[in-house]
Amino acid sequence: RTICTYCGVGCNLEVSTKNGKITSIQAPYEAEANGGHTCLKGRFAFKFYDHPDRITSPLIKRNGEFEEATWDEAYDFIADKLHKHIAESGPDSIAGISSARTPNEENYLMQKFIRAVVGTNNIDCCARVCHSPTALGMQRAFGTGAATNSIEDLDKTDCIIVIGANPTDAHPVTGAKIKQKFMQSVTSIVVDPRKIELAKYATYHLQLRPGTNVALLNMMLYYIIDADAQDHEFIASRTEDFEGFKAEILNLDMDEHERITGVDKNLVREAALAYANANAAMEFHGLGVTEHYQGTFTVQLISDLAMITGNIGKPGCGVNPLRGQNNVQGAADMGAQPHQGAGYMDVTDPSIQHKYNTFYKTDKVPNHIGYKIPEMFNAAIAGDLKALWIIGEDVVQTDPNTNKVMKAMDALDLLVVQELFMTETAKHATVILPGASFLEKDGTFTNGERRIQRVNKVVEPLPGTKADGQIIVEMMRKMGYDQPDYSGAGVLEEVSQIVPFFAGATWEGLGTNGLQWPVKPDGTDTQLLHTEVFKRDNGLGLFTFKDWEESREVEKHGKDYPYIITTNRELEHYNCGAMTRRTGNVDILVEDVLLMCAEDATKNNIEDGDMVCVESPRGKVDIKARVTDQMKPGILSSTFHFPEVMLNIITSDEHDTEAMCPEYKVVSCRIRKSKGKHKAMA
Ligand SMILES: Nc1nc2c(c(=O)[nH]1)N[C@H]1C(S)=C(S)[C@@H](COP(=O)(O)OP(=O)(O)OC[C@H]3O[C@@H](n4cnc5c(=O)[nH]c(N)nc54)[C@H](O)[C@@H]3O)O[C@H]1N2
Ligand SMILES: Nc1nc2c(c(=O)[nH]1)N[C@H]1C(S)=C(S)[C@@H](COP(=O)(O)OP(=O)(O)OC[C@H]3O[C@@H](n4cnc5c(=O)[nH]c(N)nc54)[C@H](O)[C@@H]3O)O[C@H]1N2
Ligand code: SF4
Ligand SMILES: [Mo]
Repeated sequence: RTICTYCGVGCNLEVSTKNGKITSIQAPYEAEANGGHTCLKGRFAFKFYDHPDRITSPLIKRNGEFEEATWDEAYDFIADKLHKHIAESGPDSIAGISSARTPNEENYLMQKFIRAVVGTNNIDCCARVCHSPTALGMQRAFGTGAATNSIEDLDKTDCIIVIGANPTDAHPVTGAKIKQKFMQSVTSIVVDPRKIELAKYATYHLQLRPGTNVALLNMMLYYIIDADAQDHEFIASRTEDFEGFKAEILNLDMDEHERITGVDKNLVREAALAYANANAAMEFHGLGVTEHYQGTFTVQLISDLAMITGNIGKPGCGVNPLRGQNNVQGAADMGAQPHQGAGYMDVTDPSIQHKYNTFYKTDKVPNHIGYKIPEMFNAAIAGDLKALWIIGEDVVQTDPNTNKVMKAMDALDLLVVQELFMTETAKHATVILPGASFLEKDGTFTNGERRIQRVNKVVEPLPGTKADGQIIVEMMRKMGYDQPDYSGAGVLEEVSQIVPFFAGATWEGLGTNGLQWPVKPDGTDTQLLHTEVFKRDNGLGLFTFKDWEESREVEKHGKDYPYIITTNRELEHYNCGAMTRRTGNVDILVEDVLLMCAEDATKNNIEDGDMVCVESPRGKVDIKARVTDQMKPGILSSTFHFPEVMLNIITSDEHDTEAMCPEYKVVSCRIRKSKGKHKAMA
């Protein structure tokens, strides 16, 4: 029994093997996270694990060509370069990107290597480009940046609002449960510029223009206050700063907001009052909220909406981010971020710095914040960052503005890529280290509802590869730091001594269904957060007002590039596609397509199936048109699963003002019919 490596639902899997090979995967009926269900990725998309494309030897690039090397040669090569750069330019000339696809224990070791062995806080992970605004926004409002409730609460709610998330494709097992609820009695609200599958069943679909969430949420808050539908008792006893917030909201002009969002204000009022008047209302949100210029503020307004109606701290409600990667919650919990170490402790606080140094038996952990991922790229281009070690993240294909990312990769003196496959990023590496997949190692993943679950080794690592944790341990030793061999249970024990909310998490104690953090020292876990007080210092939830601002992208380029392209995901493929493109799923879905409405197609002389050139101020890509009623005029959408298209060539450097999450969801562009494939990478 193990845990799926794809999305944050964290489905339990039962893997059958014969002669050391995987034959099939089933879902255990009694699994609390998925009750016998999986989607087609968890059950069928495992054949990547022994695919002939797996990298099975360390590789060092010499004269532009990769050459096979022994592990010792690779480690020595890396260690020499790291020592040299530490001596010449200091530890801040080195950075690491840890993988949210890998277990907690491997993430913990990676951030420990960067902090305690190299001596810098330059460590980050894909949460930066994903839900970093969720973590920050919810920390500001409630004191804790994680989902407040559990998926089983779907049985206890009578209103569900889904904002900027498309769970029937991206979190299919949870998506199916939400869809069932939509088809039954709950009042349902979808806030999405696309007519996603759930929108077909929703009581209200608020089909806003991308980049206007703040305006739309302010409308909802306005109508709730205007109708005096707020929960006075909850506001008075559990929150602060409401009066100033209320005054700001009531100052807003609803007609102007109707124009900004493109959504009928009466429809917004009805939806807002349905949410406010429900006994228990549950919010779910995704990247349509976070990957924006005002991402963190949107999360704060979502939190405001829960507090103003008292929908927090009880069953069937709460603020529930649908976390993306299988272990992105865990990567952040383990400290794979530049401002907080393992357990979210503030690295700039000298007493915390002392605590980490004592625990790691070193004096190297610094107390200044390190680089976030976009800052790493800027520092590489500026010549300040010399070496970068990336584990399981294909930044060239998935970070915004591909040409800039490639420039950053090529500016480094040392790029270490630890991967299963020769990804677009790995092609730029100086050294490639062959890691092992989730099926070949132990550890724990933490799903979107804070559930820490055991990942059990099913087969031996493919010959020539090693568990990522063991690779990190061996590099630690090469650099002179004493660390025992990797085992999931062994590292978990170390983690439980430093991460407060893992205090009672033991390998045995996690059992088959895992535990939801915080896990108390006696082993009891927590389904529901904030029942009595919030985690902020004074125990109160914080109301914050924020006025809507136009996205910088549209402000700067909207005139010359009148269309907006946003991103979605498809069920069959997963992010950069390195894994799902090497399974049977590629026979079901073979390419990224450009979603557009019939009106825009006609206007541009484009027919379904034609190739379209989509051009932004950063570059252009060619994608096949798919004419659909999902989109409104002026708005386009596509996926980013195939390197043949490389959608991120056109996405921008604009990002959330607070957490630096890229603004993938609002890209100004123009379109024209194109003859064939464009040499996108030229
Ligand atoms: N099959 C599959 N599953 C996945 C993934 C995958 O690649 N494939 N990736 C995983 C990862 S890493 C993540 S983070 C999650 C992401 O899962 P989701 O958060 O669901 O991500 P997206 O589908 O990218 O975006 C969600 C929705 O936001 C909408 N949107 C765009 N702009 C706006 C806006 O301005 N406002 C609002 N309200 N909505 C907007 C889009 O139309 C889209 O329907 O999925 C995970 N699961
Ligand atoms: N345009 C656009 N771009 C986006 C987004 C968007 O909405 N729009 N969404 C963004 C989001 S939310 C995210 S999270 C990122 C995701 O972007 P990535 O993190 O780059 O995507 P993944 O496909 O999850 O890539 C993980 C890599 O890890 C490798 N891997 C998997 N398991 C292991 C392991 O155990 N060990 C090692 N060493 N490697 C492993 C896989 O082979 C794969 O190459 O993309 C972002 N990019
Ligand atoms: S829903 Fe998510 S966790 Fe479950 S099988 Fe599908 S991809 Fe895996
Ligand atoms: Mo993500």
